[in-house]
Amino acid sequence: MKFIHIADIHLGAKSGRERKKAMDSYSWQAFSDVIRKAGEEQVQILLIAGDLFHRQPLVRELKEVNYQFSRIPQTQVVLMAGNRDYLAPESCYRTFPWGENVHFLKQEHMDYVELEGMDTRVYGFSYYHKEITEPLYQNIKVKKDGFCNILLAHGGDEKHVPFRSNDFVQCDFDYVALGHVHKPVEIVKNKVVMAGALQPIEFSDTGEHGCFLGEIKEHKCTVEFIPLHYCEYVPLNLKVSPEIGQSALKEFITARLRVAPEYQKFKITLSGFCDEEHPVDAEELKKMDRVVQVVDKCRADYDFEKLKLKYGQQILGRYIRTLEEMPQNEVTKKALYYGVEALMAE
Ligand SMILES: [Mn+2]
Repeated sequence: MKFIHIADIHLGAKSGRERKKAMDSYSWQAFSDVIRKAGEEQVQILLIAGDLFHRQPLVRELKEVNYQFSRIPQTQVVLMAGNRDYLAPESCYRTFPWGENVHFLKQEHMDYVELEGMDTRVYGFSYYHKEITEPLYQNIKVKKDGFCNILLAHGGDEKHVPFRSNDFVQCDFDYVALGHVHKPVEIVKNKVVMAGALQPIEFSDTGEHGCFLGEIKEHKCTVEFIPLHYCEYVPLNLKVSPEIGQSALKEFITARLRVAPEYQKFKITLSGFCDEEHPVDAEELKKMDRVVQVVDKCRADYDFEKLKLKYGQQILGRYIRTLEEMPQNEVTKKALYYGVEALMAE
């Protein structure tokens, strides 16, 4: 039996900012791509482990999602509400008429859906609140009758159904399809898998994102991670020195971007020392195409002789002289820089 496991698609995560809007469109594209793959690979089950939406879904959005599911009538879709798209009293999830191949685990307590002709049950429940602090995934009783049993679950931190990977090592499930943490990871190889966000949602969601394609044969499961390349955030750490000017820095970044695939976007962190009079213009770097974030941790490279002449009798000049008279090591060197920086700021 073949399946695809996804989680944390976070559809509708856009805010007013252009970049967020672009991110939402990546998520819709990746979602539609998963549907296409499910059809091509003829998977029998599509597992969606919560947070399909970033917030309460609109009826219009559910219609679009349901239309996507209707493209794969041979695949049974099983989904649950996560902490983001929890079943609020006014949630459209409660009354939405899903297609025949869609099974929503709508109960607040552990339940299961039996998939016809497949000898398979998918266990799970939905969030009715933004937080669930009870460890509800512990000691789940599974019917033992030769059926294939899958758990669909969302959470893992202290406010979202806390669990430890150990809770699942001894469990009777053939596969545990997890969601909530955005980084994909096989907690127990081929058995307990955190799908990760389908595409990155925050800039901190670095690395590859995608879906897991799995197969269960005679209660033995194997999974394979399939990356989806619509967007990937890549950290880029650049060490600056006073000799490197703004244009050289920009040229370097441009060259680095040119050799990277188009879907990669960069989070730049600048460190080292920059010219005191011509510091790096981080704002300008931020405007570059495919640069999503610039964190400037550069320190100014001070000309202490010049500063002593200029601020000789003032506290700054006295501070520099005092530190220069002390035994020179890494600590005094750092103290000199940090102190001058603090005093210059005043
Ligand atoms: Mn979540």
